[in-house]
Amino acid sequence: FLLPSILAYDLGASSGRALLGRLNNRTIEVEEVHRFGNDPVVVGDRMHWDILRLYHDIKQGLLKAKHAGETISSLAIDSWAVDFGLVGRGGELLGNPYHYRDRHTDGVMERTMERLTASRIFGRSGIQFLPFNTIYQLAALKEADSPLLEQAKHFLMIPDLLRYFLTGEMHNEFSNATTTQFYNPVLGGWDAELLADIGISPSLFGNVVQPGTRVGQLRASLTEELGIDAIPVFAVAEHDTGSAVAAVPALERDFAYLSCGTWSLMGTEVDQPVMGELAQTLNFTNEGGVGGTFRLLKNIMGLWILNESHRTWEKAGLSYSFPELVALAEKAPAFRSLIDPDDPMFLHAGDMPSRIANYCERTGQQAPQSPGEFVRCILESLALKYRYVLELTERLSGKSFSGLHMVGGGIQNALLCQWSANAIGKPVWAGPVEGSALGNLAVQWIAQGELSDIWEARKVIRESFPVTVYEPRDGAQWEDAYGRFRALTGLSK
Ligand code: LFR
Repeated sequence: FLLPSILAYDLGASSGRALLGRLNNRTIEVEEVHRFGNDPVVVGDRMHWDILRLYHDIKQGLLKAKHAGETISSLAIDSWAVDFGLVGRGGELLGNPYHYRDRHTDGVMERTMERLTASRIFGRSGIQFLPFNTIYQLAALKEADSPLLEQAKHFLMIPDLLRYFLTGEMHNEFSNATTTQFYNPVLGGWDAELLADIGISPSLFGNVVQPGTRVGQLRASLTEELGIDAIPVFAVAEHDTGSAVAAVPALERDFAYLSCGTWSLMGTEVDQPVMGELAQTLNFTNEGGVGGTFRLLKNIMGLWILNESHRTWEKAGLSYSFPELVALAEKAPAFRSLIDPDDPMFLHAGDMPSRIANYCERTGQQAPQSPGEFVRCILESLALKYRYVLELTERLSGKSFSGLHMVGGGIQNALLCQWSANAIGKPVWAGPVEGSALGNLAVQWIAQGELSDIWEARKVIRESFPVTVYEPRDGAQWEDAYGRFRALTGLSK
């Protein structure tokens, strides 16, 4: 290829990928140069990210791009949110970053909320209450009197940290910073009062840079090690959900999205955070995005429950592929067992089929028996939860949506897309699959003046990648199931 390429690393909770992107006459071409696993490592009672392995795979991506003969004009990284590393005096990473599903935060959110009150925390951050938010992870370290905090000089979130490894420069990126729940979007900076409340020094936190900022270049030791040129490194919406929403190929301003992967993130884009009492009660969040936008959304447990079920069956020697499981689900009886996917019992790693069976017993339903029945229960319950959250999004934002944009790896599951359309009674527009990586590329192109803004990027993405339309079907059955779902799960308005 003669056109310069840019490189996007998109790290998810179970795998990462390096994508090369080119803009050819306003058409985006992408090529995956490296895909790698991201397996958390459990040591004793603790669950960590394998951060050095991730860095190793980032280097592998650079080598593969070099071997493909590419000229790379810039690179950027996005990943899941909330997690971080602490860096000490000499610039070394202190310890292995914790996985947000580690249990060291058990009970910490509840204790912190009792002390600080929900309205103080939400009023200063606009962020939904999730037990693994950075604020509770830091409070947990504080409660445990962790020596890490005594030694720490810098706080870097996962992409900040990997960028620091690549460039030697430390910067805190905005979209990720907002997910800590101690970034104040009204004041436009870290909230020193919330930090003081949990006993964490504000000196750990650096200036916050916006997506699209150039934040260094590959350091000399690395370019020598790999035998490559120094490549400029950019901050993008380094929170993967921020990048995914930047890539939603919407034509209309008032659109609803569902970023579908390990998590299902559903909501709408707004210009100002929505921080009133209703947002707090409904536990919506306002995560910072590209070009001054915010994502008014709610986390839904997503395909995590299916992935963990798959892992449980594999351990038991039952090896089904995901397409096989989905085919079995399609044949299983409809709406026999329903769960609230966001019940806290499904948050931590473990035996999901047993937990689903417990949930069903507790709610007086017949428990699924076979893998097909379990998967049916998971997918139907997700689709019904999507309807619930979509209705809340409309209520809170005062918008009304004519359909739902679905992006991300989860849309490869056509059954889930169809059932989502059935549940919401509106069309689902599914695509693109590589949402986060495309949003990452788009912000680099905007920064380099190749695209004017996020709306032009969305248009180019729409013209470059197919969108599959799923029209709603079986309305009466889904309506009936929704009523049962609401009653069983206790989800009221
Ligand atoms: C999705 C995501 C969600 C965030 C969760 C944990 O990958 O980034 O937006 O709530 O992971 O970080």
